[in-house]
Amino acid sequence: MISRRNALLAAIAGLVGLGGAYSAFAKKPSLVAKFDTDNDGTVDLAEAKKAASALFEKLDTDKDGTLDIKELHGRLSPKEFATTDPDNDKTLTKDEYLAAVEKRFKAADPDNDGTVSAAEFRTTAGQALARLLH
Ligand SMILES: [Ca+2]
Ligand SMILES: [Ca+2]
Ligand SMILES: [Ca+2]
Repeated sequence: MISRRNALLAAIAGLVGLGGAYSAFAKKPSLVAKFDTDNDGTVDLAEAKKAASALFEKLDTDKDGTLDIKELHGRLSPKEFATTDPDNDKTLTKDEYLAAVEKRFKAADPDNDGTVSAAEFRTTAGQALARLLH
C-alpha cells in the first residue's frame, strides 16, 4: 500500500514538475505581450507607435533627433531606408520613422480591425512591423 501511495505521490510530483515547465514556457513574452501596454491581447497603432518611439530614442545614440542607416542596425535595408526617407537627407526623423511604422502596421493588419494579433505578428508583414518596434 505504501509503495503504491509513493508511486501516486511521485506521479503527482511529476505532473507538478511538468506544469511548472509548461507555465515557464507560456510565460515567454510574445511579441503581443511585449507591446500590449493596455493588456487587451492585441497591439493597436498607438501601442505600436509608443514602442517605436521608445526604440527610436534608444537607437539615436548620438542624440541628434534623427536616425541614420547605421543607427538602425539592419532594421531597414538600404532600399527600405530610401522609401522611408522621402526628403532624401539620409536621416530619418521620428515623424518619418513613425510613418513607416504606420505603413507596416496597416500591412500587418489584413483583417483591418485596427489591431495586430499574435497570429498577424507571425506573418512576414507582422515580422517586418516588429523589426521597427524592438
Ligand atoms: Ca493592446
Ligand atoms: Ca529624412
Ligand atoms: Ca488585425
